[in-house]
Amino acid sequence: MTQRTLVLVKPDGVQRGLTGQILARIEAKGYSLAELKHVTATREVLEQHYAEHQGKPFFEPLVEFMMSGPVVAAVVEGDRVIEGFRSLAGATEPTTAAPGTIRGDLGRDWGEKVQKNLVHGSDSPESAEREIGIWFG
Ligand code: DAT
Ligand code: MG
Repeated sequence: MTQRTLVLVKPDGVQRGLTGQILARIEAKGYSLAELKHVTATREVLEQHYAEHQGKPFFEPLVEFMMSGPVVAAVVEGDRVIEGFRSLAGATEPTTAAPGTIRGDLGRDWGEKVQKNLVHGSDSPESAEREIGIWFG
């Protein structure tokens, strides 16, 4: 069965006009966009989505950042897409993310308490199904 993952173009990506480039990289790799929507997240959705990070010093800055503007949420499909999209996205810190990745090519550090790194991608099949449920019901 084809795998699914939850991808978010975060508010920095949408605000900087990079949504098209980011989605184009996903499609160019060969994955399909099964669902797509433009939405401003609520605190409730973000507290569920980032539950694993509650209590960390960057949690509140992360939630505030993710509510600061609209995001583009997508369900992306393809064999091994969870691993494949994490590889396309690159490492969490855009300063050291490898060139060729979304974060490495398009992101940088802005000296803030939260890393603004353009995209989210689920990290396991369990996270993917949980996150798709949160964002797409
Ligand atoms: P990823 O998005 O690469 O899966 P994560 O799940 O560990 O990373 O963290 C969620 C987001 O929180 C991440 O995309 C950016 C931010 N973040 C993570 N660690 C951070 C840190 N040490 N300082 C600031 N922001 C951080
Ligand atoms: Mg994560």
